[in-house]
Amino acid sequence: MTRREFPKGFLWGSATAAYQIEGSPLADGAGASIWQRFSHTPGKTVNGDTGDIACDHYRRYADDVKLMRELGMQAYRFSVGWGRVLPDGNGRVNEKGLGFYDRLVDTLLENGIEPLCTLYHWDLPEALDNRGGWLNPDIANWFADYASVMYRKLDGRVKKWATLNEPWVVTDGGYLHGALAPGHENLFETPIASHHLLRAHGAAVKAYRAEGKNQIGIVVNIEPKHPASDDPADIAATKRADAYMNRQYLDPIFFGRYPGEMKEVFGEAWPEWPAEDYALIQQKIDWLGLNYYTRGVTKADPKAWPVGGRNEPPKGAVLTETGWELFPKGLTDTLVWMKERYGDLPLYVTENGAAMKDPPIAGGRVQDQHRVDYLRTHLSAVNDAIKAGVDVRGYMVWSLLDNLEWSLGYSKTFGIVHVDFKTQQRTPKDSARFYAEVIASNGGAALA
Ligand code: PNW
Repeated sequence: MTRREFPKGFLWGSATAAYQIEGSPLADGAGASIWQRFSHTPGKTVNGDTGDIACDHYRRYADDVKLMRELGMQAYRFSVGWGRVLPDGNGRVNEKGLGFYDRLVDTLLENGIEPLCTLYHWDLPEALDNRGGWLNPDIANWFADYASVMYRKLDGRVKKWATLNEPWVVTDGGYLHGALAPGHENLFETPIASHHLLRAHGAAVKAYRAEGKNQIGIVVNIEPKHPASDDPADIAATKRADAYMNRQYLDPIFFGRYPGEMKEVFGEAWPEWPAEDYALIQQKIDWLGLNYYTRGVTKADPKAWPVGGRNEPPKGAVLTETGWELFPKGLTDTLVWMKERYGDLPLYVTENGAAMKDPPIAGGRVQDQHRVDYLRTHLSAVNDAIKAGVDVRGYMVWSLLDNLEWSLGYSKTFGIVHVDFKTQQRTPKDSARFYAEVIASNGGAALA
């Protein structure tokens, strides 16, 4: 093994999410999602951008799979639009919507690319939101029913499933700060939504044990939290920030209880739940997905909702276009921490990437050297974790394509492939060429 080579069978791929790339959100009988409503509400997204067209992937998926193959990709993490399959969120199945994912998976397999399927990447059917969405306890059953439709259709062809993408972002963005759909700002609702997300996850895993044969897990975003100084107030705020973002979801799944700090974080808004909920949440899972972007440096600030601390990158920190500090070592540390805290189960980096200002296309190239450097340093960090004994099985770069960055619209781009949103022309950036070399050498030559 050369210095940076990865274990045999390490899975190299890329990731996307339905609403961010598909376009045609209402085609073929699909039901609207909360992102359809949110992005069409004036003032909610930068430039009023919506997912109406996005990367037009719903119609161009076959070309996009071909492009993945040309880049040597071995895996592709995508998400399913719940409302395409169940326009009312529950009940009636829309065969045409289901057919899209059926064809996508077949096309991936024909091209030798392993599909990883995420069931929920934020596009809740509007019909369910109208019934309370993640605040309605019935959603655990709605989600398990929807998940079962997908298992019956795709299990076997899809061997790796994820229930939820980043439940923390769903609640912090959607129910507390209002920056993401459904756009609520309510301290009391936030832990309720979190709890029903966890119950829904548990119910979907339980349904999988009845219907599926392969592997199911969950995808979380984690940031190592460091105090801004050794002031005890900063250290205490850092502990709360760590519990809130990093342990709030995984502790209940692995230990059947929330972190002790949660009561401190939410005060009188923190509810009590019956024991049977924890039994449902604590289903055994087969793998864990980590979305890693940055670290957090916490400065105590009583006004900063809800942990009493705000993020304050140190002087001299290099930030990406979304204001996230470059901190590759945090990826090693996080993978090691996950193994130490939650046990030795297979881990996948299910997202990692950066929004950066790209130079314009020139001579058919986008020279995004900064993103090449980002990938090189972060892949080396993954390699360090593997050398430290962590069972990391794969890496999915975020993202294959420039796409709708949620409320930031098309103003911030994470793609290793440039998309011209007028012509829908795809141009692999230098980072895509670099990543193709990494894959071809299994990390070795390109990273050494
Ligand atoms: C992830 N944070 O979102 C999502 O899974 C993607 O859909 C998104 O495009 C990508 O990262 C880039 O933003 C995150 O504040 C949003 O810690 C916010 C955070 C982390 C991830």
